[in-house]
Amino acid sequence: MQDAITAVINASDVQGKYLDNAALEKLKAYFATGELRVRAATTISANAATIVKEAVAKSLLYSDITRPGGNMYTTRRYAACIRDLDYYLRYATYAMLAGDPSILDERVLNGLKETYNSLGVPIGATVQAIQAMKEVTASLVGPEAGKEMGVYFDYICSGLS
Ligand SMILES: CCC1=C(C)/C(=C/C2=NC(=C\c3[nH]c(/C=C4\NC(=O)[C@H](C)[C@H]4CC)c(C)c3CCC(=O)O)/C(CCC(=O)O)=C2C)NC1=O
Repeated sequence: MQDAITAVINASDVQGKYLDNAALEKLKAYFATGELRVRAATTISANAATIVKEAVAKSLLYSDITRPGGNMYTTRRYAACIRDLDYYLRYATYAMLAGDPSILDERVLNGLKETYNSLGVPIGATVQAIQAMKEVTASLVGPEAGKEMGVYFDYICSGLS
């Protein structure tokens, strides 16, 4: 896993150089948003179950997916879906704190699309639910942190698509 700091340092190190102005500006921007990131992570972790529940209500409930024959039908599969959404929320929060999406590639997206396809988990509906989480999260943490979280929710969606 990388973060905004190691990403900048590694890029300088491969060239054998001290951080140049552009690299320092990147670090400055990251440090300047530190407080915002920690505050957003605190709010998200205190409200995680609500965020997932509201996102499901907005995107999946009362659709064919929750009816007999749908992929969320049966308590076991419904619970698996809720659990997956909680994974996406938690890992997007980690990535937002780190300011870098690499943790998503390594721990979430690796092999996920293949797993979903082999189990018949609908990717379009999953993307809709993640987009709903993005909206619910933004309404809770405010526009600035919401936009930053959106980067990582979108990253998961493009990795799945
Ligand atoms: C931390 C990284 C990580 C991820 C991301 C992960 C995902 C993941 N989701 C799974 C299943 C599943 N995922 C869903 C999800 C859904 N079905 C729908 O219709 C909805 C659209 C959607 C929720 C938004 C469902 C229903 C299953 C169970 C499918 C089945 O067994 O038939 C499975 C198969 C094994 C299992 O059931 O536990 C994995 C590996 N596991 C991990 O360790």
